[in-house]
Order: sequence, then structure tokens, then C-alpha cells
Amino acid sequence: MLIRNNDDGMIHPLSSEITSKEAYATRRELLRRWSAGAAAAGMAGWGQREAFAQGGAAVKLAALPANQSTLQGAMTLEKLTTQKDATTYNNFYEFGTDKSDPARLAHTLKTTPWSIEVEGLVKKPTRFNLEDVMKWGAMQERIYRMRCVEGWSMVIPWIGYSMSDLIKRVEPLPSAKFVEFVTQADPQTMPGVRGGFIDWPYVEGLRMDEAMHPLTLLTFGMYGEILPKQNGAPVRLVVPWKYGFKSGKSIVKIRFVEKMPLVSWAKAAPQEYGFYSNVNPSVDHPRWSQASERRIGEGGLLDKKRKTLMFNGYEAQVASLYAGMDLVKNF
Ligand SMILES: Nc1nc2c(c(=O)[nH]1)N[C@H]1C(S)=C(S)[C@@H](COP(=O)(O)O)O[C@H]1N2
Ligand SMILES: [Mo]
Repeated sequence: MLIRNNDDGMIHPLSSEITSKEAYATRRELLRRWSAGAAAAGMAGWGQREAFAQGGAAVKLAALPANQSTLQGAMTLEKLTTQKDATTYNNFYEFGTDKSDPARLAHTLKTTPWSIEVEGLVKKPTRFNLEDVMKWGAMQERIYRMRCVEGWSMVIPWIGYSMSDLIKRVEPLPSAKFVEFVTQADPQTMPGVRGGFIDWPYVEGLRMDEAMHPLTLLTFGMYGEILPKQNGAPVRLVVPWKYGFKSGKSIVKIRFVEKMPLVSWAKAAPQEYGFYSNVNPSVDHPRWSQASERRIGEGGLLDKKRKTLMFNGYEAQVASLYAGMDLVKNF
């Protein structure tokens, strides 16, 4: 049973439904992960952690300390995707269209210095240094399911803070109804940008209430470390109830606007991709079904498939954002 919590307007399960047995299983599982080396920083054995390839060479990434999130729905107990799979099977078209291209080629991305320009309908449009932006919220580890529109999924321990912390900080004007995220597009360092695969830069966007939802994560790290370049260093978005392409990598500009922005995939193929792109197993992609998915790492001979969940399993947390909307029309 679901109730509405007046504090934050979100739907949460009744706390009486969370039995002590389940609470115990949760703690035990977190401890297991901790000892397996997947939890946040501060643990022993950092030095021994294997670093995964960036441009063919192993790189040692800095630890990014974070607390485990206590937000409803932010810590799935599903088995984590291995750090190796999550950092070598990527979509980042600025570095090529093959899943192995970003891990091989993203080493040329220059992440220091990095700044984020906040513009459009805000009190005071300003360019901020990344180091300052990183201090605007408390770093949390959140374990999210990620579902790519192509039919595969992963479970990744991200590190960041709610996008809402940044939005409150920069004070958007009441006329701001959408947020646009513009990502890095440098032909010098990004080989994919030298080709015309899509119109660069890669642009994504959210409705203001989606961007303000606490699960929308401004992300700086994963697996206890700062983001590898192939995963969108130094800062990206993660929106767990939407197809992966909504989670723009290597963000350089955040723009507050009144009208729904024309985002990259809706621009490139409007009959296939809409603005919302919520994970929805009952709305097929024009060329394939979205009813099931392949969890990376579970493949093998049987090629086991999982059923895709409405809003990627975050229905209890986000369904209220879309109350009364036709999700077939607004795909
Ligand atoms: N700038 C940029 N962001 C991007 C993409 C991209 O090509 N360019 N690909 C998207 C897609 S399709 C997915 S599935 C996710 C993949 O994120 P991951 O490689 O960290 O798992 O990044 C998204 N963000
Ligand atoms: Mo994707």
C-alpha cells in the first residue's frame, strides 16, 4: 500500500510494511558489499583497488568520500554490475559509437580546469568552478538501476548529490519551467565530435519538477572514486527512471528555460525518441520491444532476460510526477 507523505509530496511505502527482518537483510547486504569493496570511501584496501583502463592504460582515480544515501528508493539491493563492466561497456558518442570506444579513447578529454555555466532564467547567470559546485551538496552514494534504451541494464553505485541542491542554490526565476543540460563538445579532444553523427553538443533536458526530484543525481563519482572519463567525468547527470541517454555526461552548461528544449535524440529521430523517455515496458521503441532487458554480466549462453519495470522500478517514487499524463503520447 502507498501513502502520500505531505513533507515532500512523494509517495513512500508505509514504514510499518518494512519488517525488522527486511531491515536486517538490508544492513547485512550493505555490510557484505562493504567488505566486497563496493561501498564508499574510508574503507581499508583502497590502495589495492584495481583501476580500469582509460585509453588502454590503467589509471588510478582519486577516492571520493561519500555517505550511503538514506533517501527512499536510492539503494537498490540488486547485485552490482562489476566496476570493469561499468567502465568498459559505455555509450559516449563523442568518443565513438562502439561500446568499447569510450574506455579506449576518452583519455584525451581534458577535465581540469572545468567550469559549469549556469544561464537563462536564473537570478544571476554565472560561470562556476567545478570545485565550488562540488561543495554545494553532501556527497552521497546511491545504488541505481540504469536502463539503456538499447535493451541492456546495469546496477551502479554512483556518488553525488541531488540536482535540487544546485537548483536551489542558483535561484531560478518563476518563469523557468525546464532545465537544459549542455555537454562538452570539443573536436580537438573528442574524435566523435569531428564526425556528424548527431548535432553537437549533446543536449538533454528535464521538466523542472523532474530536475528537482530528489532521485535526480548530479554525479561526480562511482564505485567510491571520481568518475572515469568514459563515464562522463568530471560531472554528469543520472536520472534512474529514464532511459540512459537522459543522463548527459561531461556537463558544461545548465540553462533554465521556459519552453521544452529540443533535446539531441528527439531532434535526431523524433519518431523514435521523445522528450520524456521514461522507462516504460508497455511502450515499444518503433523498432523493438522495451518489455525486457539484458543485465550486463548476466549474459552468457542462456542470454537470460529480465522483465523491464515501469519507471525502471522507481514507480513508487516518481509516478506522481506524471499523474494524468498520457505516457504513450508523451513517450
Ligand atoms: N554526452 C553524452 N552523454 C551520454 C551519452 C552520450 O553519447 N554523450 N550516452 C548516453 C547513454 S545512451 C547512456 S546508456 C549512458 C551510459 O552511461 P555509462 O556509460 O556511464 O553507463 O550515458 C548517456 N549520456
Ligand atoms: Mo543508452
